Amino acid sequence: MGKNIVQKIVESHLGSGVPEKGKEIAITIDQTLTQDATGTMAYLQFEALGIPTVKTKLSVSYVDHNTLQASFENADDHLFLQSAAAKYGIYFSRPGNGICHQVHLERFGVPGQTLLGSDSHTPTAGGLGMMAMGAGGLDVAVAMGGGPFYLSMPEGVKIHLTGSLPPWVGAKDVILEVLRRLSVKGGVGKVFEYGGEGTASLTVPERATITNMGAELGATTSIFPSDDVTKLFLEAQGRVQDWVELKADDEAKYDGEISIDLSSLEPLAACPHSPDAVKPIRELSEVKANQVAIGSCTNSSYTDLIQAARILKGKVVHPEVSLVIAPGSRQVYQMLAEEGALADLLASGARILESACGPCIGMGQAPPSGSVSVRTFNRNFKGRSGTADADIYLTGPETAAASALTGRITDPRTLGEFRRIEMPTKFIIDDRMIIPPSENPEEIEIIRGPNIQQLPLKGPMESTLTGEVLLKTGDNITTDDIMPAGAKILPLRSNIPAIAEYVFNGLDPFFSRRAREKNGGLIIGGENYGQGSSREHAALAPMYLGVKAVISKSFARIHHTNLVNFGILPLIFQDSDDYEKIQQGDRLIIENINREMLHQGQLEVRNLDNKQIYSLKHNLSQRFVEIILAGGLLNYTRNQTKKNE
Ligand code: MIC
Ligand code: SF4
Repeated sequence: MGKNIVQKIVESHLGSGVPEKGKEIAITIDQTLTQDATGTMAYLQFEALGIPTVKTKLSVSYVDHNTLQASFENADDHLFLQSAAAKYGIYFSRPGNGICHQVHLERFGVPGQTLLGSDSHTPTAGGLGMMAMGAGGLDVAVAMGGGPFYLSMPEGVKIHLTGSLPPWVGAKDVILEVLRRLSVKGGVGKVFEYGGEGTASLTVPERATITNMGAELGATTSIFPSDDVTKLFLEAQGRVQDWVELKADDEAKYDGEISIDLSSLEPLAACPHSPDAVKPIRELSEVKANQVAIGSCTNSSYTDLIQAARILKGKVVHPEVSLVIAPGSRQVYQMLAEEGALADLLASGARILESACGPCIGMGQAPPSGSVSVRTFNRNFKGRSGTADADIYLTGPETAAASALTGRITDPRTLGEFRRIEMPTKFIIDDRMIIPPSENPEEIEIIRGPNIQQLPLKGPMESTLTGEVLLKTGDNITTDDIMPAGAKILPLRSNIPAIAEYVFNGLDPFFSRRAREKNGGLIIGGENYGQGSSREHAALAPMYLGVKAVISKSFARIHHTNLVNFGILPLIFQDSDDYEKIQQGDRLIIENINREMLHQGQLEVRNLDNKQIYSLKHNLSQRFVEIILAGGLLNYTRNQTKKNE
């Protein structure tokens, strides 16, 4: 029988399980990546596993999120990460070298291999034909230690591309079209495999924009074939030896198929406050733009920024617009400088930032109150920009640059003649900001400034879970809602007691205090609870506050695993109407929790206030049940190691 790309990669990496839709499988991980905001926890957890050196083919530690350094915290983290990388056999990409996903695509990604990253946009490397997935830091730590990654075998959906993009329409519009059709939960449990004759017209950086934002569909990952286009990219990166051909067999089977005629697309935007609130740009011409931001792991490649520079060249930004630009990597930055495009951007009035995540995660450049910001990023959740009442529109760089000139959301097709930017045949290659691991690891001392705090741990699962409903949320709650980021909170990522003060801060500033006063409790969620990022702090900090279970209509993949990894029981309403019957403040009790009951998968929760009983289920594999019983993955892994000794 013919195989698709994902089936081929899974088959060649299968550790255990049967790769049938929905069944749990374990796959070996070739490469890992971490970024600083999740990396400090990942390395503390790696240390706790007690393994002297990573066992992957390649592991890279990037610093790209926490680079504002308003106080000592970020710099403490950087030193910790650099010393941990040197000691444990990990490459260290220094602050300023670029955003993890862009740099990984340029310098490290290998078609046909597996990549696990402690960041939800790790699927960016799917643009190169890697099976690349986001996960919590603890899963990445285990993978660094040589453990497999467990996932439920996703459904394979083919996205069949035909035609080629019209002038002024870009890769961002392709993924926005997919989001428009499928919504932010349309990809849960799925992997999107791109194919069809239209794929040949897209360069690797364009493909990477598409696979990057597949994260917003809730997908396990997205992937393109590795073909001649991939080979050209790797050649231009001086890494042609990493190329292998990878394509689906002619008779490959998929669980679903979607067709997109690239020639029929037009410039699109995701409107506030969700990446799937997609509209054509032509319908938004009345919207005044106060800020334009170009950058992020979605749209800050060389071609994206050259396109923006060409649009802005010889002109000046609108007097009421602040334009900020963050190139995705030092390679991109240097090329812009050498080709004069940086001078054009500066002359146009752009405010050029360092090569990092920056405004995408609210690290500076918060827009004014009640304003509109047009961004080439991937997420526009309310408040993520740092300004609670700002409206964020997500677009491609063409629309962003055009809007910076006019002060309104502007259809780039009004700009006149279009010249496609060709991908260079040779990129500037200079890896001196990537430090290889030490050859004498025993001599390396790990540097722990005051921002690096101990990892809190939980004991085994109690047999009765009881407590108040501390919060009842709506649908599509994001990890930004649960554990906000931004310039004030992000620097506390290595200090759980400190960051726990801010759990649900944007939705309910009293949450943390209430959770402490009530000695923990439960949370009620709607559909797709925990969508968005991979930050395990969205489980770790609630666990620290005593949250014992989350009962919701459904969960997003990475967050669901993070809850299990930190011993919080994720439960699902059998009948979603029961959601309506529970109120914040109700006292709930789940009794007699034991191995048999969890393995059966049926539980009941009693509402002590209105005396109702609700049936619950879970979709935990046998292994997940054991992890929950142990009180989390770290305890479980230690118990397993002891057993094997
Ligand atoms: C994000 O885009 O939300 C982040 C910040 O990159 C997160 C990781 C984190 O919270 O550190 C992600 O996407 O996983
Ligand atoms: Fe960084 Fe934004 Fe990409 Fe997250 S989405 S990795 S914050 S650039």
